[in-house]
Order: sequence, then structure tokens, then C-alpha cells
Amino acid sequence: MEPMEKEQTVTEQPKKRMLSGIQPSGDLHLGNYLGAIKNWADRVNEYECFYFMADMHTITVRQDPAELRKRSLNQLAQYIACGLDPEKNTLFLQSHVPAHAQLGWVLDCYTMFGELSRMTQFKDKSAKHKDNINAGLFTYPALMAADILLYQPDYVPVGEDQKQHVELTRDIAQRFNAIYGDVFKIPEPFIAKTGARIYGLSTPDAKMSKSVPEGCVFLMDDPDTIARKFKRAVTDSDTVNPVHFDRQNKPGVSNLMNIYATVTGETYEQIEAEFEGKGYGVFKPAVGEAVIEHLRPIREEAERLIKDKAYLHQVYEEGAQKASYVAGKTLRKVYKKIGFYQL
Ligand code: ATP
Ligand code: LTN
Repeated sequence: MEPMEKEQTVTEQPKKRMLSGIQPSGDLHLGNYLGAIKNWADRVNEYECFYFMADMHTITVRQDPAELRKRSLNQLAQYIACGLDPEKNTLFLQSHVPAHAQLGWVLDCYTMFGELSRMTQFKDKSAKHKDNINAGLFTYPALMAADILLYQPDYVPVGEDQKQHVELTRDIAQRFNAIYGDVFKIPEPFIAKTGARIYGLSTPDAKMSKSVPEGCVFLMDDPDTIARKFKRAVTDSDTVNPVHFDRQNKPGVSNLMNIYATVTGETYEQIEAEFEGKGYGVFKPAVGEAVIEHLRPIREEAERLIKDKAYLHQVYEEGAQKASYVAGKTLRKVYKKIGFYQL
């Protein structure tokens, strides 16, 4: 063997693994994209990636079955259009891989009532859906821990609101490992510096959410709609130094600057310099324009892919196979460790 070849074999490291998911509970929006998906797409060559649609989590809130089915396919088209190439990433639907439900049940038995009671998302969602505070909504974080731990990932790229769930996942994994040995890799949340929390354009003190559609920019919105939403974005009455980052006192403007910085790659200083002496009448449409141009190729590609159902179906089939293989290995190990009799 040539010395060069030898050296390459020795230094070659296996890629680190990333895993994340989004619920197909509505249309994807700029918060999902900048907070999560863009970070995933930016790293496809660096990591071995698993991304899924968390449809089992979605039914913790009542869904229309036909809508859920349609969104599960549309969301896959949008993932791919955002740059998640199915050749390089494993893309799958959670309910296609039964190991999620199987490990979810096991981890329910290693997650404490008190821990689940402290989860912010549970408190928020149970306040929002008072007529349907079901057990699934409560035990959701244990299923999310299963989603993650099955794939032994190094990192879980999510928006800031999901950090608490990833931290609970680490606690559950550590508890399990302390009893049974090193079964699970302890994953780390991976939170982007910009984009981690995008606020609503009409409610700059609350995260951008599909439940407030007028302040929420959807990936599939047409350019006119996006332009209108940005023109109506809530700012302030500052005329002295309008385009200036100050999260505390200028939440609307800071949010727009964060969005602009994330799509253009500019720093806050560069943006302040670019808009020096200019008012919101110039700044807001400029942010809208930058977002329109950034999203245009994504929307066009997603529209094309949505028409090709056979292709999307095939991606799901291949994704389920690849994911099941990896997840099955972890599940078998867990079953053995906890004492389930093996056939
Ligand atoms: P809703 O719109 O009902 O609040 P959602 O859009 O947050 O729901 P999720 O499935 O909870 O849907 O979020 C998917 C991913 O997008 C998560 O990683 C989450 O952290 C991220 N995310 C969601 N909203 C934002 C936001 N406004 N800013 C940054 N990241 C976000
Ligand atoms: N809880 C997340 C969605 C989700 C997820 C996951 C994210 C379910 N399972 C595993 C990362 C890893 C949410 O509501 N955004």
C-alpha cells in the first residue's frame, strides 16, 4: 500500500450524526426555516443527517385526517426544496418507523411525572387546548426522547423553544445509562446564533407561529403576500436612530434585523450602516424583498415536487427503510438490557 493511502485510512473519521424533526401540524414558516431547517441544510455535507416529520406528535392536538395526510407529503417536498437532498440525508415519516412508539413506551417508564409537569410546551398547549389535555400531550417529551436516542445522534438542531426537551432527553438517557451501561449517546442541542428565535411580525414579543397567521411568513406564501406582511410589521416611532439593534427597547426592529441578517449573511453593524439615515418606509420593504428572493427558489422547487407524488412516496419508502435499520439496532439493545425475553 502507498504511504499516502495508509495515512488517509488512519485519519478518516466517521461523520458526526444530526437528527431533528418538525410536526406536520401546519404549513412551514420562516421561524421553522431560519430556526431549524436552514441550519440542517447548511450542514448536510458535514454530518450524517436524519430528519423526520413528527406526525405521531401532531395528533396530541386533534387533526383533520385528510389534511394531516396531505401535509405529511407537502412538508417532505418543502424539506427537499430547502436543500435537504434525500440522497444525502435520511428523510422519513415518524409513523413509518414503529421503533419510535416502542422505545417511547419504554422511556415513559424512565421519565418522571414532575419532569413532564415542568415542560413549557405542555403548559402552553394545555392552556391553549383546555378541552383536550390528553395523556399524549403530557408524555410527548418521552416520545421525543425516543425519536432522538434511537439514532444515537451527536447533535439535535432545533430552535430555542425546544432546548428544554433536548435537555430532558439528556437526563432520561443519563438515567437509563446509569442503570444499564452505555446504551445511549448523550446528544447536545444545536442552536444557531442567528435565527434561533424569530418573533411574529405583528407580535414582536411572541415567537413567530402559524397560530398568528398575519404576522407569520409561510414558505409557500406568494411574493405579494410576503411584501404586505413585512410592510405591516410592527416597529416603533423612533425617528432618530431607527434601524438599530436593541432587543429590549426595539423588539420589532431587532426581529427584522435578525431576519435580514440571517438571509443576507450581513452583521448587525453592516445593516445599521446600510440603512443609516433611512426610515422604516425603506427598511421594512427591503427586508421583505430579501426574504422574497431567498424563498423564491424554495417555493418554486416545492411546487414542482408536490406534483410528483410518486417520487415523494419513494423517498418516504427508502427513508423508512434506512431509519428502521438504525432505530432497530438501538431498540433491540434496549429490549435486551431491560430484560425483555428475546425470540
Ligand atoms: P407553532 O407555529 O404552532 O408554534 P411550530 O411552527 O413552532 O408550531 P414546531 O414543530 O414546534 O412548530 O417547530 C419546528 C422547529 O422549528 C423547531 O425546531 C422549533 O424550535 C423551530 N421553530 C418554530 N418556531 C420558531 C421561531 N419562531 N423561531 C425559531 N425557530 C422556530
Ligand atoms: N418537539 C418538536 C418536534 C420534534 C422533534 C423531535 C425535534 C419531535 N421529535 C426530535 C427534534 C428531535 C417540536 O414541537 N418542534
